[in-house]
Amino acid sequence: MSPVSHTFTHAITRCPGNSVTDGLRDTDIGAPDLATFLDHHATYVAALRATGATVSVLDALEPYPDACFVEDTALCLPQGAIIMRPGAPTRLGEALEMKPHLDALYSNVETITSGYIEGGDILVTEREILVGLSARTDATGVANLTDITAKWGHKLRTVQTPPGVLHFKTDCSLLDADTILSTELLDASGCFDGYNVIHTSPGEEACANAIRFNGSVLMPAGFPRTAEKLDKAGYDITQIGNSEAAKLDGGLSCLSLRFTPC
Ligand code: CIR
Repeated sequence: MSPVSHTFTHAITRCPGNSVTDGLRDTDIGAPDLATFLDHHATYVAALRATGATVSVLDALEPYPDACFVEDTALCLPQGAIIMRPGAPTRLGEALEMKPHLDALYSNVETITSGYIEGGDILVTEREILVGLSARTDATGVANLTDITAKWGHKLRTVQTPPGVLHFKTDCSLLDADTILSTELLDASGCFDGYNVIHTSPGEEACANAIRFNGSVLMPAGFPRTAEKLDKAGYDITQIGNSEAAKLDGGLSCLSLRFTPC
C-alpha cells in the first residue's frame, strides 16, 4: 500500500492577491513583490503537477491577505477533511472559504468548532499525527481535533512549537515514512525520538519547511548544504524560489493542501 503521509492524488493552492503585501509577519523585512510571488507560485504548482497530481489553483481572496497559505485552513486525512479554526483573527474566515472546495471532493468534512488550530502546526506521519501548541494553536483546538481523528483511528500526540517559531512545521518536514527533516533546535526537544532525523545545515534552518509530495521533495532554493545532504540521502530534490512567501513567514508546505479524496 502507498504511504498515506506523502502519496497524494490532489493538491489545492490559492494565488496570492494584491493584498498579500499586507500579510502577517513577525519581522517586517519589506513587503513581498507580487509579480515575483506569482512567478514562484506558478513554479510551485508546476512542481506538484510534475508528480502526476491534479492541482487546483483557486482565485486570490483579496479580503484575506494571507489566504494563499491554504495549509492553515484544513487538515486532509485519508478518512476525511477537517476545517481548522485559525488562531490569527485576520485569518479565521479563510477556513470557511476553503470548506466548499473540500466538500466537492470529500464525502466526509468535519469542522473544528472550539479553540484554535492552524494546519501549519500539524505534521502527519505514517504512524501518528503530531500537533504543536503555539501562538496559533491552543489546547482546546487540539482536544477538538483529537476527538475527530480518534474516530478515524489516528493516534495524536501533542508537542510544543518552539517559542518564537510561527508553526511546528516551520521547523520540520516529513521526508518519508520514518524520516523527518528538522532544525536541531526542534529535534533537541525529543519530539522525534524513534524517527530518523536529518538536520538542516547550520545557518540553513529556514529550509526546514519542505514537502515530500509523491516522488519529490520540494524545498526552498538557496540552501545548498541542506540540499546536498538530502540529495546524498537519496531524495529527489526540487528547489523552488520562496523569497516572497518567506517575507510573510511562509514556507512551501503552507502553500498547499495535499490529499487523496475519499
Ligand atoms: C501567517 O502569519 O499566518 C502567514 N503570514 C504565514 C502562514 C504560514 N503558514 C504555515 O506555516 N503553514
